[in-house]
Amino acid sequence: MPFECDKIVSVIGMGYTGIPAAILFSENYVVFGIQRATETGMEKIKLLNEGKLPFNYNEPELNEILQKPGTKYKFTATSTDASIEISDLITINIQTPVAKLIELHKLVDNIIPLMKDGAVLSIESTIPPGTVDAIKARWAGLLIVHAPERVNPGRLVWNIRNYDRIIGGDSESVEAARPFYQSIMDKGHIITMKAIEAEIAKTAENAVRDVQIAVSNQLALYCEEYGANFYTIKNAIDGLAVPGCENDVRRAMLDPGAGVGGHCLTKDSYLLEYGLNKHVWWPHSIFIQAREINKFMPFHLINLLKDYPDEIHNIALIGYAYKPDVDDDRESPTDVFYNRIKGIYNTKIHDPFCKNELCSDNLTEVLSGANVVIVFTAHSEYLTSPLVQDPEIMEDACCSKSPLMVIDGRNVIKNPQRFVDEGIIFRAIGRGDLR
Ligand code: SAJ
Repeated sequence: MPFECDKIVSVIGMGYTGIPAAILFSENYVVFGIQRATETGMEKIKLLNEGKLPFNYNEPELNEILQKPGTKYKFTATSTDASIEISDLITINIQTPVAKLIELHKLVDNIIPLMKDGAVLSIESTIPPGTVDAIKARWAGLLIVHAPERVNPGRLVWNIRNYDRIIGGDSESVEAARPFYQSIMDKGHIITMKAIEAEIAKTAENAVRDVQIAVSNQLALYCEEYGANFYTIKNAIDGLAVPGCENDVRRAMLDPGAGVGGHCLTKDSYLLEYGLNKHVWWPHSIFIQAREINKFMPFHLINLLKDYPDEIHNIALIGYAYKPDVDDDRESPTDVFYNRIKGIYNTKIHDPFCKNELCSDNLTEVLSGANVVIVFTAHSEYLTSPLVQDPEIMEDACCSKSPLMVIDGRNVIKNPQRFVDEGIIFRAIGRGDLR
């Protein structure tokens, strides 16, 4: 793809989706990354313009591309929308929980009058079905697509380059947006469809994943009651795949755990239903029921505290990010748990990536004095740390006078039987066999 220095792109929203999109577009176009002028927003703008990423974890390739020497047209982060009127592509990459959809509509209604003829607006944020058609009904002749992002912290660049990309809209809008997306893709293909279908495809992808996780969580709760090991059952079901098709995802069960966090799975089932006419009626939605099961999981861990035979003094929560090896704590299950128990128990939280006033990165110090230890996130560090994996070393670090209880919320502890043999009260999601 030749360098198209005459084309200009504005990316609105410098978060986990907007930053990689802007940086990848800047390999081919002049790019402006627009971020609101809040205190954290201004800090992000400053860092990005210094060639630094505002993440506390390693995001492969992104830094290298941002700092690539010799790139003539680097991208500029800014708090003004002055670039909108000269841009050929404007992407929207803001957070879109149901409660903030009104802000999305206000934003598009503010920027559309500024757009030049022939410019295309691309909503990458996840939106309820019907959003693009509602915007087009207000703005006749607008070129607009929904090109949902499918990024995942920890592999932002890889996902954009190699996953297929849906572009939904009328054919003129899709063709206007296509070359921009083609320029940042490698192995992935562009799949075109109507805007409404793109909106459903994006929300349904995560809603279905949420249901799959809920199935595993529900089964894990059954296993705990039946005295069975969830993972023996999962392996047996996964093993039903046809020989030669062992990786058949239709047979693969997802993992149960301490809860489903992040910005995507926690909201997309609601977005999927949001656009429906309110007069439609079906039995209770499987998507919303799945949400309820997944939302229950941190509270299940609170219920497990009742198995502690004595008075609980100090609890150590291990892992605060919503998923392994990133600093993203949006909708963190640890935070849900913490907010329910704070003020009742003394609580310390460890996370190697999250930098905030709640978290420490000193595991020994967080364990010190704990009589209950709960693993919430499967960070790589915990898979090898003797402080997590070795019952004697953990007991020494906790140095508690009362009995020790360990709850593994992510199947992180490789040899739980050693903890049981050591006389530690051990509980784990889906491990009724260990009680
Ligand atoms: N989780 C489980 N069990 C599992 C998998 C995940 O409990 O088997 C939990 C995780 O612990 C986490 C939450 O679910 O708290 C979400 O994890 P995720 O792996 O689905 O990651 P997200 O939310 O960062 O990203 C998803 C991605 N979907 C997939 O990886 C299939 C990503 O592709 C989407 O682009 C992204 O949502 C999005 O932007 O919508």
